[in-house]
Amino acid sequence: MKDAQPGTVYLKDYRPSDYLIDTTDLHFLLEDEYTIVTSKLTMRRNPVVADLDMPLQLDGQELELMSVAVDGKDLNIDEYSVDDEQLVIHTVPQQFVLSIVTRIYPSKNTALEGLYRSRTMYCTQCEAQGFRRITYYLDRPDVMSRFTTTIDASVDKFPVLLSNGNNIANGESGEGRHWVRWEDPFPKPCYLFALVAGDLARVDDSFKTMSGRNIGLQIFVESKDLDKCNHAMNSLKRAMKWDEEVYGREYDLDIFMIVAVDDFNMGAMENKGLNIFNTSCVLAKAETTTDAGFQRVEGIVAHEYFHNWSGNRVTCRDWFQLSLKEGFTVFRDSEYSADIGSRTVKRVEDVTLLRTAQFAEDAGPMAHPIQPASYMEISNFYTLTVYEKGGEVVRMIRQLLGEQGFRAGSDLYFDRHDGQAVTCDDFVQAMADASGKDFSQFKYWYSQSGTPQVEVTASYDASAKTYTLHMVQTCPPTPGQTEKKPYLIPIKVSLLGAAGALPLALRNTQPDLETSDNTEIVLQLTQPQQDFVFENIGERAVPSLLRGFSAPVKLNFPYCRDDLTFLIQNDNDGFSRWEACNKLAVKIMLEQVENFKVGNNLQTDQRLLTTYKNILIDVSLDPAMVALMLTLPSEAYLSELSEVIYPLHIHHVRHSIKTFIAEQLQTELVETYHRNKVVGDYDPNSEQIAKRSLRNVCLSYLSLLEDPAIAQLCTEQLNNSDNMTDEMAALVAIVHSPAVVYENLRDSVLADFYQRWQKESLVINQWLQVQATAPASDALVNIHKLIDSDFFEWSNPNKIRAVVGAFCGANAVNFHQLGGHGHQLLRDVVIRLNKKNPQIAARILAPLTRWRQFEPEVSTSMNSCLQEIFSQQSLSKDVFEVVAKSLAD
Ligand code: B3K
Ligand code: ZN
Repeated sequence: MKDAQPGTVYLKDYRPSDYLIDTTDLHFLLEDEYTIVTSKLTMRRNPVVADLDMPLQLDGQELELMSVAVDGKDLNIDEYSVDDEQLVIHTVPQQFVLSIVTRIYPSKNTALEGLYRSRTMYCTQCEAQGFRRITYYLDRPDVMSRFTTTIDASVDKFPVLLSNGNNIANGESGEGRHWVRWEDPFPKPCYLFALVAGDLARVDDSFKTMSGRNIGLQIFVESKDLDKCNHAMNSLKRAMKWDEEVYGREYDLDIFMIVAVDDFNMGAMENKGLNIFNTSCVLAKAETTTDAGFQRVEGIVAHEYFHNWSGNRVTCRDWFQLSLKEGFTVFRDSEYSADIGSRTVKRVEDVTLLRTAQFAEDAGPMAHPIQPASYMEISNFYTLTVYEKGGEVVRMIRQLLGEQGFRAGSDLYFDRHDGQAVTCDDFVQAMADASGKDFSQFKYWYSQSGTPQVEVTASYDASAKTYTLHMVQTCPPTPGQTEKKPYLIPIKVSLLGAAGALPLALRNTQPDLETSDNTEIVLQLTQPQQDFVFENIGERAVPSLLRGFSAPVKLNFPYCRDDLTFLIQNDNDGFSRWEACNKLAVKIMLEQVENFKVGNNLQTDQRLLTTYKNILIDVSLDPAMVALMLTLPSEAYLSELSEVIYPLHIHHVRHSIKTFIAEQLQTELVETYHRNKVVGDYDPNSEQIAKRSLRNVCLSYLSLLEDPAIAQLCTEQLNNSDNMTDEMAALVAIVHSPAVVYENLRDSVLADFYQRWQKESLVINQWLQVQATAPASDALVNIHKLIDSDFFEWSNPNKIRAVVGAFCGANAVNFHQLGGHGHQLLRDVVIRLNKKNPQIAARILAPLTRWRQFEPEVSTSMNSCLQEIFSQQSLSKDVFEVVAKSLAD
């Protein structure tokens, strides 16, 4: 905690470390009240650094230094100095052994960084800078060392003792204690260090690698959760196989372990050979976990596994390079999910997240490039920009190189940099070297922030048979970046004529255009303004632009509503068909928000209704696509598209349109609901998921009606489902419906649900979230009740996210209610968590940061809450950075 204003760290100031650590030998003595950490480091000067006689500066935080010795000799008090952040040893030889003993207090560690206690177990989280809370160290990713770890603890309380690598020895240490030694043969930065101690049950399996090695796979959980590990284990095996097939990458250690932990700041962590997971991202079974939960487990297990190459074998030189491993790994996991499930659905989901949340981040006060140039607190940069936009940037590289070219580039990258800590430049260079392409302009995607905007217009010359697309690219100013250089933007295009996609012949074709067939082309927009002229076009076509969302930009084309209807019916790209439907709905909804502001009557454009009706009655369509197309754009997305956000109007308009559709299409919705019943046992495969999602989209419309028969349908689904997806959808339908027929049901179904699931903490989190996102006007009162109840734990980030995160992030109508009570709730939570768990405090604060975009009354109240947080004594670096940047002019 700092009273002074935290300093800023700059990428331009990067210097290699003065010292290196060849081996790290750690010994942990776990006691009830404290832990003694003894570290023995073999160190030497870094030969690439010229400066002589630099003092040795080691990072440390909240450590009690017990002793420090160089080459076996204890240092005198005048030979070193120690403060809240560093241990400085004034003089050291060229090579030496440094021995340090520290005492730490894991049970008091509520920040959940470093070594901490989660319920009955000990676990660690070291990325980005948690290792310095364990012992004094060179806590930076370019210092890579071979680790040996010995853990000594009570046999009864901690029968399982784990760390990275291979278990090389164990024994009794007397008085009911035992010890276990682990050795990791791969040099690694300390952020990948992990330790776990607890009374854990284990599920075992194995995987045979492509070279025939047998890998032991182990998942450790509390014994009550043993029945929820199958899906994660199967996902792990699928991911291991996929990485061999798609990237040629094999696992390297003999054992791969996953541990499930209840109290965890984020989803999971890729520690070498010992991944630690939030229980919510690893446990799954049909009765307790929704389809989305199953998919989350699959995606995150794969993501963390993929890090073994993209992150661990090749790691980051410094934290400005975070997207090197995160963007690449997001791209890898999203392709994995697309391959094993529905590609179009996955793309729509990814793009929806990017466009609602990442675009908002890129337009707000925390906007930063995927390779930031500076930070105060690196934990604040584990963002949608670094992850999701970073993933889109890698996707564009693949788009530009084609599948084979990209594989050649990734092979070169992994082989060239195996065992190194490198930069985003090194990644792009490997892609450039493998393909011979010039990526210099492309690199602005790494250094510039903000979402590029592309305005497209078209003209058709019937006599010359030419069709011209005129494109203009701009990028709005973002903090610290007023002027932007033009990007290289790959824009995938087709032209749709009456009989289908037209063959495309581009005048002055760029030589490196990648085309999959002659009706689809990837245009490379490189200039501020550029014309693309297609020849031999015999009819006035409708353009299908940015197909598959080929670049993370906002693209506008003056489509009329009939053009969009035409695309919905005729576009041969699934994503683009959904996109056209989404655009039509957005147009209609935003128009109504404007109407609503001036008090005009709401009337829904018939074309949306007709489109939805046609989709519902066309039984040949993929139910997954129908579900996606019928899902109205979210309030968050409509907000992102608004110049000034009127949250209450947006909510009202969306609700009215949804209700109107339900009234008009009730017969079709009921029919589709029944038609899509899944027969047979639950399986989270894409076919079943598609049916369940369509059925539940129908239910969410129908539940808006004042119809006792529908209320009955909801109750039956709630009580008779064999899976949590359907059960939860019915619960949401009942609890969120404003219809009077549900009035007497709400409290009783919530109470019954609680009775049924009270022992399952992850299900209770979902139950809390349903209440936190309820649009009814008493939601805020309920939130206060929930926070004060026994269900809630301030020490558990999942509970905070389920209640406060969900309320502030997904219940705009109540969070932004007039009078500012929603904002004040968040203010109080942030102040309360600031010291206890700074990372969660800074993260949960995000909904307040975009105060400038809101209508005046809402904006003023958000601003004053930020000011009040800012006026607190002793703000953590995490909270300080977010609030200071949000309030900056
Ligand atoms: N690398 C971790 C995230 C660490 C977050 C530290 N505050 C999980 C992941 O992205 O795979
Ligand atoms: Zn990651």
